[in-house]
Formats: sequence, C-alpha cells, structure tokens
Amino acid sequence: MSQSVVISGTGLWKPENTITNEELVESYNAYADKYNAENEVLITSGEVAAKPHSSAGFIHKASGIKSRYIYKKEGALDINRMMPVIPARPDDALSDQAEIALHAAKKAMAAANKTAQDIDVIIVACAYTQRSYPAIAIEVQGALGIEGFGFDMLVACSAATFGLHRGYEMIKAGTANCVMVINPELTSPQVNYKNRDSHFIFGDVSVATILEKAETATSKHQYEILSTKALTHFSNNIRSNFGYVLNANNGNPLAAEQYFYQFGRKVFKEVCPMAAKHISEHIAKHNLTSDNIKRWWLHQANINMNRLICKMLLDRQPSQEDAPIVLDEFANTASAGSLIAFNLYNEDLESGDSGLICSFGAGYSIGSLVVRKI
Ligand code: CO8
Repeated sequence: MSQSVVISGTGLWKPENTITNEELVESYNAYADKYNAENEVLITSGEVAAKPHSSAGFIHKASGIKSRYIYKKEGALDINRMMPVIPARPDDALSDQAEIALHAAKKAMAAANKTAQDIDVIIVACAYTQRSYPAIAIEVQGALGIEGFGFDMLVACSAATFGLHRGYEMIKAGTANCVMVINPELTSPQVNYKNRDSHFIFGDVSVATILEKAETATSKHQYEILSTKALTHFSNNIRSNFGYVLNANNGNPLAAEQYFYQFGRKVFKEVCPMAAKHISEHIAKHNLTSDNIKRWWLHQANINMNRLICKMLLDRQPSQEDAPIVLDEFANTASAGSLIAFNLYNEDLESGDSGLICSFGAGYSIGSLVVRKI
C-alpha cells in the first residue's frame, strides 16, 4: 500500500556572525580603492578596468538583502584577504559541514519527536560539499549513531527540494520509514568578495527536514506531501568552476572564474517565467489554483524574482503572509532558502490548508512540493 508521507519537523541553525550590507560595502570599497591605486598606470592606459564602488542602497534595492550570516567572519572583510579563514581540521575531527549539519539535524529531530533509532536515511543535499568522500551524510550518520545509510547530493539551488523528493520516494516505495534531509549551506568560501556584482548575494546557514510515514508521525505540525515535481534545463548563466580537476589543468584556485559567478539579468529573465509555469502546472495536477494555495515557500535568491513570480501566479503583489521573504536577514542561502521560509512560517496554517515549496536557480533547476497541513 502506498504510504502517506509527511514533513514532521524542521530545524534551522544560523551562525553567530553576521555581515551587514554596510560592513560589506565598506570593506569592498576600501579593497577597490587599494586595487585602483596599485593599478593606476594600467587603469590610466586602459589596459585594466578600474573597480567601481559597491553600494548598500543598490544591494537592498536590487536583491532585498540587508544582512547575511557567515560561518567564520575573520578574513572575509580583510582587504588583504577577502576570504573567510576556515582552518583545516585533522581527519579525525568533525568536519565544518558535518558540524553545522548536526546543529540543524538535532533541532529537526526535536521538532519531529524522533531519536536516532527512528531514522533510516540521511541525505545531505547542498550546493557544495567540502570534500568528495567520505560523504558528509555518512559522517553525520555516524555522529548521530543512526543505522541505515546516508549519501550526499549536489543540485545547487535545488539540492534541498530534490533531496526531499528522494526521501519522499523512498518512503513511498517502502525502502525507508523516516528520512532526514540536511542542507548545510556553507556558501562563503565560494563567494568572490572582490566582485561587487556578487559579493553581497550569499549567506551561510543549515536546515534539516524530517520526512516519515504519516502513521508514525507524532509532532504538532505535520504537512502531508501530496506530490513532487522537478525540472532541469542546462544553462551556463550561473557557474562555479572550481573542482577536483583544477590541479590537473594547472588552474589558479583564486581566479575569478573559480568562484560563483552569474549573468544575473539573464537568470532573472529566464528563470521567473520557467518557475511560474512549473508551479502552476504542478498545483493544477491537484485541481488547485493559485487562490487555493495558502502559502508559497519560495526559493530566496532575490526579492524582485519572488515578487514577479507571485505576480504571474496571483496577479497581485504577495504579502509576507502569502509568500514569506527571509532574504533581508539571511540573503541567498543556495538551496536552503525555501526551507528557512517553511521553518519560520508554517505553524499558523490550519488543518487542510495547502502550500507550495519551490526552489529555482542554477542548473537551471526547479523543484517543488505541494503540501497540505494535517
Ligand atoms: N553596487 C552598486 N552597483 C552595482 C553593484 C553593487 N554591488 N553590483 C552591480 N552594480 C551595477 C551594475 O554594474 C550595473 O551597472 P551598469 O548599469 O552601469 O552596467 C547596475 O548596477 C545594474 O546591475 P544589474 O543589471 O546586474 O542589476 P540587477 O537589478 O539585475 O540586480 C542581481 C542584480 C541582484 C544579481 C539580479 O540580477 C538577480 O538577483 N538576478 C537573479 C539571480 C539569481 O537568482 N541567481 C541565482 C543565484 S544561484 C543560487 O541561488 C544558488 C547557486 C549555488 C550557491 C552558490 C554559493 C556561493
């Protein structure tokens, strides 16, 4: 018999450190001034472009971001470094990413009333893992004392939703009873703090979600997953080239093309209609219209993208209650954004209310789940 699958708990962990737009811009502008002074001759002769200043006002207006969390702040604002300092740990110490995964995992387990014995599978799903193997998921599994199995999966912006899809399918198929999907998004090492186009976009965070059979769920707030829908479409408009072949092609790990970069305008233009179409097709499968969706937990890359997608779906501007925005506090947290919104804004819904979780971005990739409060 096909199982009903519920989200029975989520956990959100945020680092202690923040960087406001003002702090970020002050550091970047001092870096740009230094760069321009050092390269004055080449800039005057036209061989090198001067670095223009960044602006806190632009960042807030263009993205909705006011601040971001950062795992390790030291170094990120140092104009002679422009990169956080994350010291290497010995192989027998817990890795940074497993550590932040565990913070969120424990909160999700408490919210869902689950112990390690209840969980069969750990999926660590995020934009980057800090090493190839052993999997961060298996490290977390070991640290929690969970029997069963774990694996990592990378799907950039849609890692969290695609991870939830896999967990949902395993429980539906009867190969697992309870799956924890964790999104330890340690984005700061891939942010190019020397580039004003992208230095403001990302923040660090960790989110975990527990999925289980409806019949075993005991938590106060449960959401049945009615169905999932995924779409990918290849695009070079958002790239991160850093990878394990770098040593073999004598690449410079600090070159701009090794960090996250994008053609933001193109992304905006192409992804918004794609996401709106995907979402309306998905809810239509359940004979739902936009008016029947009580809450939209959308990917958090840019406030104007979310406004436009909602305008396409609702034909009006969404309120914070319709489609919560967490960008002002968290910035873009790669795949975690829609689940931060879910974690913070789900308890007030009433039994029978429908909602939609959706990610969209790099790949391109779009992943959605139609859910209903139990
Ligand atoms: N300060 C001042 N001016 C600036 C700044 C700045 N910091 N940055 C750019 N400008 C300038 C530009 O140079 C440009 O100047 P000009 O007109 O003279 O050329 C002007 O401002 C306007 O620039 P844009 O056209 O780029 O401005 P937009 O209004 O398009 O806003 C955004 C830029 C905010 C980037 C916007 O395009 C956007 O958000 N697009 C969508 C992006 C998106 O969704 N990306 C997905 C990201 S990928 C993801 O979510 C997960 C990936 C994996 C994680 C990676 C972790 C590191």
